[in-house]
Amino acid sequence: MTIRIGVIGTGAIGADHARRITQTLSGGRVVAVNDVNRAQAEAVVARLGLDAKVYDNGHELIQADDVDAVLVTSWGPTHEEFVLSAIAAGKYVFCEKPLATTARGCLNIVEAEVAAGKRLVQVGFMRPYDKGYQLLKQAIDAGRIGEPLMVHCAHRNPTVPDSYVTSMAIVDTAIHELDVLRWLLDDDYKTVQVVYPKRTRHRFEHLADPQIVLIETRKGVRIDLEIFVNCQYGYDIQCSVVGETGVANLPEPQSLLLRTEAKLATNILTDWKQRFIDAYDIELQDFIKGIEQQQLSGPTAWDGYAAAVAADACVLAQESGQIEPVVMAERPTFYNK
Ligand code: NAI
Ligand code: NAD
Ligand code: ISE
Repeated sequence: MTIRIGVIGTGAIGADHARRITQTLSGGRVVAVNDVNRAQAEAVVARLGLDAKVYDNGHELIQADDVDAVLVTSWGPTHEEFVLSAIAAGKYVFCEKPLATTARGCLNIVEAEVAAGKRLVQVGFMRPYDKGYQLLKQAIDAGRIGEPLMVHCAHRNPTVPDSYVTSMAIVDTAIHELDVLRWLLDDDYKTVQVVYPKRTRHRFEHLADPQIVLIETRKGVRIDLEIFVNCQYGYDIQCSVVGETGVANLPEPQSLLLRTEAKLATNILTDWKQRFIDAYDIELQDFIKGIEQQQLSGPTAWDGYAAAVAADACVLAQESGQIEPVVMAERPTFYNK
């Protein structure tokens, strides 16, 4: 059985996901695409040699009889309406992060999914599928470093476009850590604070960069997360968990260890598409497998909501300079493990 997939938003990640479904994964076929920029959708169809219809509107694509499942990879502010539309049509939907740009928007999706009575939504948080994060989690869960006490994280991009504004450091970038650290520590957040170090000269006037997010979890773990999106030198993701009896570090991506010209060197990646390429493959294969088995198992709409609540609090903290509480709704039993 081949799952017929429609892709809404054929930009950087939409095109990349369409490529992996077509060339790398099994069990899925892209049969429909849509983008507000129609020429871009047509270009992706041509470039990948897809046998896919180009739709003028994302909602029409969702309604199409020959579309079994939908990938929402358009701009973040459009996610909520497309996910709600897919749920209303009773179709499985994989939505890139953020699930919605506000916690309220995510809750609308949670409520619609619960009312539908069936898990239809998977959020594109790929880090729990990354081998390195899985090794970290295994070490923590096996008690190899004792109880986690502190986590030091860094999320560095070489650069970002000038459309990137200060709040995006949270809603677009830190959201990955806000998601994966809940999963890693099996915890939720209590408070957040954002502090601003000296600003780099390699940024736009309107952007505060770098930023440090300070988080306290409900279990009392303290997290410091550096967001630095114009670091120049590479795409660098760091995570170090300090426990009572040891420290567990996220492994570096595999790279040739080179001894030459009096130097010992490894490469640092520069592109997010490469850094988590295996995790993107595995998460989407898992989505396709979940549809085949009528049971999704990846990040849920509730996970999307939880990350968005923390993100909302961080954006408030960016503006207030204060420690802000993270207040979540009660989790519907529908999302119990
Ligand atoms: P992009 O700007 O390259 O692509 C977005 C595409 O959506 C554009 O082609 C745009 O024309 C289209 N679009 C916008 N509004 C639309 C609408 N109403 N209907 C149909 N198409 C519409 O952006 P990119 O980098 O591909 O990001 C897309 C989403 O994926 C974002 O939510 C972003 O946060 C997420 N993302 C996730 C990553 C991850 O690591 N999981 C990495 C990069 C992006
Ligand atoms: P499980 O799937 O029974 O439960 C995992 C719990 O973690 C669920 O409550 C789920 O809601 C939550 N969770 C899942 N993704 C999350 C996220 N992104 N952020 C926050 N919470 C999240 O337990 P398991 O079988 O031990 O799975 C552990 C994790 O492994 C899963 O959560 C998933 O992300 C990951 N996974 C990996 C693969 C793979 O092939 N590598 C496949 C499926 C799941
Ligand atoms: C981008 O949207 C992503 O999701 C990348 O993973 C992240 O590193 C980057 O900062 C975001 O802009």
